[in-house]
Amino acid sequence: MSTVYISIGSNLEREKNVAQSIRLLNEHFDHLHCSTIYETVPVGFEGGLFYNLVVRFETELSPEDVVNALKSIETTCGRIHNQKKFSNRSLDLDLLLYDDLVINQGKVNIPRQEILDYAFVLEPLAEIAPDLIHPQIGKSYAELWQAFDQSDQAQRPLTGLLERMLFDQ
Ligand code: PH2
Ligand code: MG
Repeated sequence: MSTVYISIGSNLEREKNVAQSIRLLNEHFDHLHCSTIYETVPVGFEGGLFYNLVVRFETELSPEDVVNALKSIETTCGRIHNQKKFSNRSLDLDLLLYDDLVINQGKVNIPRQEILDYAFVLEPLAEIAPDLIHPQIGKSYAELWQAFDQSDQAQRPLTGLLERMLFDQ
C-alpha cells in the first residue's frame, strides 16, 4: 500500500461537489483522512470563493492510475475538462504526494509545485501531515507553513463543515 495526498478545490456548487468527491474517493480508496475545509480567495483570477482541503488515503494503484481515477471523479462531478487553469471550477482534484516519490513524467508531477506556492494547499497539508518531510526540500510541512508568507492569500478554516455536509446529504 502507498500513501497519497491530494488537494480538492471547488468554487462552483462547492458543498455539493466537495461532498460528492469525498464519497467517490471513499469508494475508490482506503483509509481516507480529510483536513478541515478552508474558504479561500481565488489565486490568479477573480471569481467566487473556493473551498479547499487536502485528503490522505492509501492505495495499491500506481501514481498514473491515481491521476486517472481523480480525473474520472472530476468528470463524474460535472467538471468540463480543457478549461483554463485560472478559471472557476466545479471540482479540481490534484495529486500532491505519493509516498516519497519524485516523478516528472507526463501527467504525473510529484511533489506538486503548488504545495510550496499556495496557502490553500500548504495550510491543509500541514494540518494533517505536520511532521511529514517534503522529499526534495527536506523540511516538514509544519516548518514550511510557518515560514510561508501568509499575508497575501486570505483564507479561513471552516471547522466542522465537512462533517455537517457529509451528514446532511
Ligand atoms: N485553483 C487554481 C487557481 N486558483 N485559488 C484558490 N483559492 N483555490 C484553488 O483551488 C485554486 C485557485 C487552479 O487549479
Ligand atoms: Mg488545481
